[in-house]
Amino acid sequence: MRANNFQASRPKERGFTLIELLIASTVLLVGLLATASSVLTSERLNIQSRETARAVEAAKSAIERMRGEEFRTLYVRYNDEPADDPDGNGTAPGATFDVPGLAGPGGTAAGRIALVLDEPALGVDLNGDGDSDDTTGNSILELDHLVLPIEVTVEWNGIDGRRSVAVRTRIAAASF
Ligand SMILES: [Ca+2]
Ligand SMILES: [Ca+2]
Ligand SMILES: [Ca+2]
Repeated sequence: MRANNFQASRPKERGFTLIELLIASTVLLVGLLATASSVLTSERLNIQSRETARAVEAAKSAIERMRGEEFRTLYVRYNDEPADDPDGNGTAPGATFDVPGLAGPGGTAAGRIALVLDEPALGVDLNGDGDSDDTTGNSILELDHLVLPIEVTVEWNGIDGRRSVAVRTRIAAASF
């Protein structure tokens, strides 16, 4: 009986066939490729999230810088019109700013500041005259606003193409 059992079990102890080896090595290769590609993917995601964090950080510090400045001159200093800069044509920071490490589209500055003096669009009374019908077109909102709505956008050529983040906030005159 013992000898018979030994004989019967012999075929199971043979080595791998060529087909089995091929299948095993294909499975191994596919597994290695999947690992390599997921390492690459996670590295791209890491870079992407670092870019995004840098963009958000830059937008926030632009807003913090503006909060630290004289409210009455914010509009003329950060609009995209150099001619009205208080210390002379082109002396103010203006509506764009560089973000270290992030290249803007077409080599431009990645950071952009938009000052949104538009009461009907926002549904907000920005100059305290009791209604929300003023825009830069039908009032002197540029001069008499008490709240300045700001939209800071950072747009850059990222590792996976064009990306952007936007931060919106309002800065109010100290007495408002
Ligand atoms: Ca200006
Ligand atoms: Ca108003
Ligand atoms: Ca009005």
